[in-house]
Order: sequence, then C-alpha cells, then structure tokens
Amino acid sequence: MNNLINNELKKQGYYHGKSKFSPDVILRFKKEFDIFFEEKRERFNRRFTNSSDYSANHDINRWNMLIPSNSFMLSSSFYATDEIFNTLKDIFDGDFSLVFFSSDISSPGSAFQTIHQDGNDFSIALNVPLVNSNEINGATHVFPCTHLEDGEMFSCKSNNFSDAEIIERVKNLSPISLNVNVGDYTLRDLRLIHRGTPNNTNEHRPYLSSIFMPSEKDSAPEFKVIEYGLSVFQDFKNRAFPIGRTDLIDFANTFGRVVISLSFSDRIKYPIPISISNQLNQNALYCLRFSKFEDEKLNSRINRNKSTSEYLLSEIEKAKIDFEKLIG
Ligand SMILES: O=C(O)CCC(=O)C(=O)O
Ligand SMILES: [Fe+2]
Repeated sequence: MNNLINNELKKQGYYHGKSKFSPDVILRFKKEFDIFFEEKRERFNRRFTNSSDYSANHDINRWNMLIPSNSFMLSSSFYATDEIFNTLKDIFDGDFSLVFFSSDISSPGSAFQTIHQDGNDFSIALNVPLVNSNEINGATHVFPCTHLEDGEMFSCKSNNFSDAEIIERVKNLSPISLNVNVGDYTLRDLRLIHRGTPNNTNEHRPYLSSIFMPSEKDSAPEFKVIEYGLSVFQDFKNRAFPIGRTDLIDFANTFGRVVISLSFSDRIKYPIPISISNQLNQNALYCLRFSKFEDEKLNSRINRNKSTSEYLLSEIEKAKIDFEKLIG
C-alpha cells in the first residue's frame, strides 16, 4: 500500500486517499473548527478601524488559520496514522517534522488564484477536507507532474522557478480539479503547481493543512530566541495592518513563516497542554517534537543550542532593518 502511495506521490506530485477517516470524526473536527474559525474572524476584524477594508487574511476571501494546541484535532493524531507516517518516512530523505498545523479556507466570493507553487523547496502538505469539495465550492486545481522538471526522476531538490516560469510551464496543460469528500485526504508536494478556485456557494470550504518539512533530528533554536522572533512578527503586524499597507503585511507574514520554519514548529507561543500530549501516538510525538510542551520531558528531547539560535537571531535583526526601510 505504502509503495503505491509513494509511487503516485513521487510521480504525480500528489496522492488522493479516499475514505480514510470516519465521517463521524470529521464531523467532530468540523464542529470544533467552526468555533475556532468564528473566534478567529472576530479577533481579525477587531484589529481594524474599518474592517471592511479586509475581506480575509489571505488573498481574496481566503483564510489561513493555525489550529489551536488545545484541540481534539491535534490530540487525535489524524496527521500521523501509520499509513500517512510511513509514506512521509519514505518520501523524506532524512528527518522531518510537522511545522505548520493549519487550515486553508476558501470563503464565499473567493476567486481563481494566480497559478503558483507553495514554495521552491520540497515539503509535503496533508490536506483533510472538512466538507465535500468540488468545482462549485472551490476544490483546488493541480497540474500533475509539475513538481519536477520534465523527465526528471523524483528528488527532494529545490528548484528556482520564478513566478513567470511557473505560468509558462503550465501554459499547454489542463489542471485537474482535485475533488474530495469528507473522509478523504490528499498529500501534495509543495513544489506542485496549483491554484485555488472560486467558491460559488454561501458556505466556507475548510481544509485542514498540515505542512511537513525536512528538519534536523533533534537540534533547534532556544525558545527565548524563537519567542523574540514571534514578538517582532507581532510588532510588524501591529504596525502594518492599521495603515493598510499590503506590502508591509506581506513582508510581516513572510518573516513569520521564516521564524516558524527555522524553529520547525508553529507551537511555541501556545504550548501543547499535558491533557493533549498524553493522547498523542508515537508517530505524532515524533512529528511534533520541536513544539513547546507543558510536559518538560517532551521538551528535553531537543538540544536547543547556540549556533541555531544565533542564525535565527541574525535573520530577525536583518528583517528589522528591512522593515524600517520599507515603512520609510
Ligand atoms: O485552498 C485552496 O484550495 C488552495 C489555496 C492555495 O493554494 C494557497 O493559498 O496557497
Ligand atoms: Fe497554494
């Protein structure tokens, strides 16, 4: 089974697993998700004097939302079933970790996105739809096999396609609408060319998105440096949003992603409670090993050292200078 999944994922750049989760579990996820998402939108709108300036936090009527650490979605270990974990172990050429535990929501009024790669670097996104998704409510379009150069064998190598080259590469190709049902999952190479499509209904279309990236085995920056990076990220946002400068907002968000990627975890600001970590299976505990836990013995698995801290610190200081230049 795992060989089949891997061959497909390596060759096509994505794999569609059908009816892998019980619909009852996904329904429970959706109920929890809806509460978090409602709270998120209220918090977001409170940031602005005129909230109608911003329809959402990402692109046109699209949202990204991190899933909180106290959630059943995290404790369920859905992102680290044996099938998914063994597939990841095979495709990553070394250690990996679950860096973003997030979601992508295509909301009513969203439009076709510009055709894009999520990154030039190899990583894997696990998407779990919380509602059925199709051409009506904005299933993602993918261009099979475009994660690699033509005729190239699979490897985890980065590419350096520019935005213009990405468009050029698919100009004679037709996308596939990756229609998915509750209970399904998809795995996608982040280098695969794709785009979000319009949601023409009145309901949000949420996908859980777990992003797995290559990582160190057990070394990472110290918490205090990561926390400093996150506070600078917050400061950038606090200054960018009220003046409505999208260039600054984009700069802040890119910087936030750099801090999180260099930390191998988005779970530092809000540690994972013991009541949740007690329920995680072994695979999930491996995937989340760079997170901050209330349970100190889980934190002690990681060697938080000077050299990785210094590198992160230098990136933070550079970004501060660039932000000041940009804001003028
Ligand atoms: O939510 C989707 O369908 C895709 C969104 C996407 O590709 C993105 O925002 O990068
Ligand atoms: Fe994307």
